[in-house]
Amino acid sequence: MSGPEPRFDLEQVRADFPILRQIINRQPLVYLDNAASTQKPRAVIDSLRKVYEEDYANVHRGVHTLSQRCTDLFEQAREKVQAFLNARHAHEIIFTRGTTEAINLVAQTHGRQNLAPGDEILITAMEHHSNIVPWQMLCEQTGAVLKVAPITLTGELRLEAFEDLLSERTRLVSVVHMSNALGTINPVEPIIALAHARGIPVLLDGAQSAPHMTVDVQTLDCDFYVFSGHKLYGPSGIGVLYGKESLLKAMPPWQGGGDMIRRVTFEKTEYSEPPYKFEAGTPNIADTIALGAALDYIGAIGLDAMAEHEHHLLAYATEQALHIPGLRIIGTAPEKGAILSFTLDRIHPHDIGTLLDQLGIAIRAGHHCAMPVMDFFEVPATARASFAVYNTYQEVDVLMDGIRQVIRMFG
Ligand code: C6P
Repeated sequence: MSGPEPRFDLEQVRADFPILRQIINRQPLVYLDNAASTQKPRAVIDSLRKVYEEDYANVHRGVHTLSQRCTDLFEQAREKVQAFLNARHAHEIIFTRGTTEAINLVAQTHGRQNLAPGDEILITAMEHHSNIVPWQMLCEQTGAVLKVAPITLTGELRLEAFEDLLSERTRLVSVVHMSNALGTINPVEPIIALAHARGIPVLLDGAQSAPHMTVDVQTLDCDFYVFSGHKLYGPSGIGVLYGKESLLKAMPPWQGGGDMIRRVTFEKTEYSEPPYKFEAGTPNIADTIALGAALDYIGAIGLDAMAEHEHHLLAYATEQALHIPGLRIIGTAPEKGAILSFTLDRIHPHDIGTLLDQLGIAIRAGHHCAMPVMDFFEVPATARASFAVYNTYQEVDVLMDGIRQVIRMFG
C-alpha cells in the first residue's frame, strides 16, 4: 500500500461522499466504476435539496421573485461552466442532457447544414458509440461518408494515418479526448492544428477528460467540446456543449419550442440567439444548478491535484496488475487517464465483475459502448477499474486481492 500522498485531505474528501460508507455484500464498498458515473458529494446533494426546498420555479419566464432567483442560479451555473472551460463567453455554453445529446445536437444542426453527398467526417477507431452512431445517422441523411483513423496495439492514435485521412472533402473532425475503454489521452493539440490548417472544425468528446484534466477551450482552440455532469461529481441528466460563438450563431436551431424563440407568428418564427436557440423547453433546472455546485466542489480541491492523485493510483494499480499472471492490460498508451481495462486468461469479464461485486468491489465489465475497440483487440469485453478523487491505494490493494481470488476460484 504505497504511493505519494495527495495534495488534499483524502479522508475529508471521502467523508464528503455519503454513499462511500456503504457495506455491499458484507464488505465496505470499493467503488471503481467512476468512468461510468462518479458518486456525488454532499455539496451536490445539498444543492439539489436547497433548490427544491427554497429556490425552485421555472426559469426565464416569470416576473415573480422565485422565478428570478432561480433564473439567476441557473445562469450562474452557466458562468461556472464557462470559467471551468475558460470559454470566452457564457453564451457559448449550451446545456444538454449529456455528452450523447450534445454530439447529436452538433450532428443535426452544424452537420445537417454543412454536409453534402461525398463530404467526409473523420473520427478515430477508439470512439465511444456516442461519437460514432450520430455521425452514421448523419451520413445516412446527407450522403456523407464516415472515415475512421486507425489506432495501434497500445491503443494510441496513428497520427500520420489521421493526417492522411484529412482530405478536401473532410468537413468535421470528431475525436475523443480521453478514451473510456482504453484510458488513452489523445494528442488533441496536433489533431486540432492539422485540421485547422485545412479549415476543418474539430469536436472533442470530453466525457472522460473533463473530470480528469484542466481543459482550456481557448488555448486548445477546439470548435466544440462536450461533457456530461454525472461523470464530474454532478447529477445525471445534465451535460454541456461548448461551441465557438461564430459557429453557434451560424447553426440552425435543433428542437423547436418555448424559450428558443424571439417572436412567433403562424407565418414565421424568429429564433433567439445562442445559447437559448438550442435550449427549447423547460430545462433541467435543479440539475444544472447542482452541476454548478459540483464545479465549485472540484474547484475547492483543485482539478490538478485530483488528476495527480488519480494518476498515482493508476500507476500503482498498473504496476500491481503487471504481477498478476494471465492479466492482460488493454490500453497501454504512455499518455493515459485513470482507467485500467484488462482481461484475465479463460475468465469472462462478466464473471470477473460479478465475483468482484461479491467482494464489495464495483467495476464495469462489458464493451463499454466501444464495440469497435473490443473488435480491434479481439476481446468480447474487458473488466474496467476507473479511479476518482476519493479512491485510495488501499482500495487498489483490495482490487488486486479480489482479482487473485477470482483467478483462484476459476482454478
Ligand atoms: N461512457 C462508460 O462507462 P453520456 O452517456 O451521454 O453521459 O456519455 C456518453 C459517453 C461519450 N463519450 C465517452 C468517451 C464516454 O465515456 C461516454 C460514457 C460511460 O464508459 C457509459 S457507456
